[in-house]
Amino acid sequence: MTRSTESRLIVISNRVSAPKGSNSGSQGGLAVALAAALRENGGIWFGWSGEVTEQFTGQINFQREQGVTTAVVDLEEQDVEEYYEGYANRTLWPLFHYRIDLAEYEREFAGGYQRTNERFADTVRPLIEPDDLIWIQDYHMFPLGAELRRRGCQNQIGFFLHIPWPPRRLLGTLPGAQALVESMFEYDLIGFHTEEWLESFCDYATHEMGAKIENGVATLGDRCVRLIADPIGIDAKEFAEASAGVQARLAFRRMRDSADGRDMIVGVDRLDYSKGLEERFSGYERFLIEHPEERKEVFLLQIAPPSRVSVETYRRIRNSLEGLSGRINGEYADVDWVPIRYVNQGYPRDVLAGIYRAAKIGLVTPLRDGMNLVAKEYVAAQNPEDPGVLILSKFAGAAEQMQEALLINPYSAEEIADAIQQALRMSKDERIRRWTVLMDGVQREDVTWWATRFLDALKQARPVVTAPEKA
Ligand code: ADQ
Repeated sequence: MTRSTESRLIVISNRVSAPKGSNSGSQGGLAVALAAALRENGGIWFGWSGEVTEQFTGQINFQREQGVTTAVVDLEEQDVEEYYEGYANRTLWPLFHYRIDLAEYEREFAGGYQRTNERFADTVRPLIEPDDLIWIQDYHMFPLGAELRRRGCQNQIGFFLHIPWPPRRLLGTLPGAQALVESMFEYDLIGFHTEEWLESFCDYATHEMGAKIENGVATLGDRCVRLIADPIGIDAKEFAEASAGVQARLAFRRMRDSADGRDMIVGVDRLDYSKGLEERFSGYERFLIEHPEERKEVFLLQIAPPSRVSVETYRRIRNSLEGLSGRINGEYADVDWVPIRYVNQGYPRDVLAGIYRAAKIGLVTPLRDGMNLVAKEYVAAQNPEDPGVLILSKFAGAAEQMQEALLINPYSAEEIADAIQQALRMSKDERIRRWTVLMDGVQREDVTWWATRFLDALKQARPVVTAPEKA
């Protein structure tokens, strides 16, 4: 990472992951990369503590651990309901994953989202020094840059979106969409995972708002913002180390023993409707119907820890998956074989690595996903001499980089079934050939590469504003 002598880094995200040792086995790649960037540049990681307080005071709780300073604030119950559970997870998340059927448009949510972002701005503003670089993460905080500007902040401010950007016509259904996009022109740099999400942003900005796009810079009136596609990766080195560790080897052995010679297909996802879990189960059932000779030769291990349990749509998807897996198991299981092992818990990363390695197929079928890191983790965990096959939704951001996977349309049970059969039949030579290319990409474009590209772009001079044409 380019070392800067004067600029500190202020990372702002909804939740803050206090840094642990690099081999803690439970920390995600994103947290590792952001902590590394903070160690490199010095600075602060600011966000919500995850705690609720009766009355918002803006009191900051600082902590310093392993060279990283974190600063967190408590929110009021109403903030959590309207900003986090409401606007972020019941309005923006479904809409940005193309699920306007699930998106809830409520004035209270929008108001609470704005209020909470203002509270974040009030709280973090006094911590910011003139030369600090500010890097805001994700859809919880779209208006934060504009709120900081309103408070006189002239620093370079970058924003990275971890989820897809929806097509123009879908975004148009959101009350206040234009104001939201307009506020994004207060950033100096906006990063997306893929060219596709970036193009969708440009499509909306040009057609709905009259913005001009030139050389990667979007201009609206006298404001302009640089746009980049910067795909996030995993901490491939840490993951490889985790895969070689004792816990991973124990998990690998445990899975192989319990598989009893059968091929394992693995799915690992937060329990979320965007991950295409129902479609995955249906595709797998189609495979069992079309290939009765393969029954008892394979099984699907689906690991899906519940998330956002206070949101009704998440409770519904959980019920639906329990019903679906129960029905499929009831219909096809025998006394000595169950087609789906459905597990609702999380595992430490090193245990996950061992499970990935034991699986002949990694089945990753989101209906929409900003990137999808499970696809990359599955590849990183494989045995180079006998790697498994990645089946990947073409609607995951990861598909742009991972063309050597078997790319499928997750809405098609037939395509999922055919890909499972193709993967099971694939020669070792072809598996090695495809995996080598995939692994090369996962190692080269890792999470440090992602963070470095973003910060280097942010450090560059602000885009020069060309005078707006007078009408
Ligand atoms: P998520 O939607 O959470 O992230 P993803 O990228 O797949 O999706 O990351 C999930 C992480 O959680 C992975 O590191 C995975 O190992 C871990 N995980 C999942 N199930 C687990 C389990 N049972 N036990 C332990 N760990 C588990 C959002 C976007 C993505 C984008 C990331 C990063 O939705 O599209 O890739 O941010 O930008």
